[in-house]
Amino acid sequence: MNTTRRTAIASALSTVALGFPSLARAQPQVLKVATNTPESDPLAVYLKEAIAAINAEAKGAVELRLFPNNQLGSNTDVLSQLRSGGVEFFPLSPLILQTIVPNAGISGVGYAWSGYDKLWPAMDGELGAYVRAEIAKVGIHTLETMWDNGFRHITSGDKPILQPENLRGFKIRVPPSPLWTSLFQAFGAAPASINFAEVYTALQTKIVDGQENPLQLIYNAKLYEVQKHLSLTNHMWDGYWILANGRMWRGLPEDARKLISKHMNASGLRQREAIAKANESLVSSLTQNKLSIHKVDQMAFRRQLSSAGFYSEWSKRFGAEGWRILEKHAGALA
Ligand code: X2X
Repeated sequence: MNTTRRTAIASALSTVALGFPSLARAQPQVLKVATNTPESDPLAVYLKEAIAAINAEAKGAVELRLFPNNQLGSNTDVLSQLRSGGVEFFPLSPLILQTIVPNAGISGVGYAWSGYDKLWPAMDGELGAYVRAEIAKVGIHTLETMWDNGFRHITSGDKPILQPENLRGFKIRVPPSPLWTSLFQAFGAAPASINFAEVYTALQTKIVDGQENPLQLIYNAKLYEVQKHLSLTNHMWDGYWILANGRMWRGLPEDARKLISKHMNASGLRQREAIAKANESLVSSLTQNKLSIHKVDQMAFRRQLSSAGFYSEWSKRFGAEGWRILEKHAGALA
């Protein structure tokens, strides 16, 4: 969107009083919300819930519309569109944001979190506030509540990954992000940065031998159709920040900002619960879909990261302030 059009929209919106439909424009400006996940994934399901609640309460003053399943482009494309104003809202992995906000990915350090008990208080508290302030420096607004994606596990085609040594030379798809690439390099693997939009095909055509994702996404994106093994490595956690184009956000009337934040944050909490609940039955659903499930010694994987210098490298790259906040919540990492 060009600047003239954006300014026109912002000023049109700011003259609209929420709750007074008579003042609303006949054709409300549609604010696009893009996601990379399929419609069945809890991210899209709960975004739909939030959007319905926002639109109902906004009474035409604003209208959000969801474009799931990479309809507006792959993650890196949509991130550019978010920055230029072509897309207004975009939930994104903070690690993928690292390409423009290097410290945004700090919550994704390998084996930092043993479970959700320490993670959510950190992301809802000091660590989340630190990351959102880093993101604000590039002009992107971040809603307060982080949504879940999950603890990640490795899937593979021909051979199962049972111990860290099995990753040597293993061609694995990772999302485009320096931390992800570095983590798998520390295992001696050959990571390839591929957007989620191309993962199914990359596995099917064997451009890569494997990938890693949380259980619910392996299930909802039907990756079991093109993979044989699932190794419960639990090697890192990742979630989504709901990002908003900064100029658009500042141009919205305060009532609209409050309304959007209220419903997005509330649906985010429900999305977290939905994922926690789904996790109870996902291993058995995936087994029924013919994935062989392997329990592995997760500590052996963590030791490999340590001895390869992964933690010492990233404590330097993230810097003293970020690392201190991370360790305060996650415990000592080195
Ligand atoms: O790209 C992925 O693997 C995904 C969908 O999990 C993320 O958004 C990081």
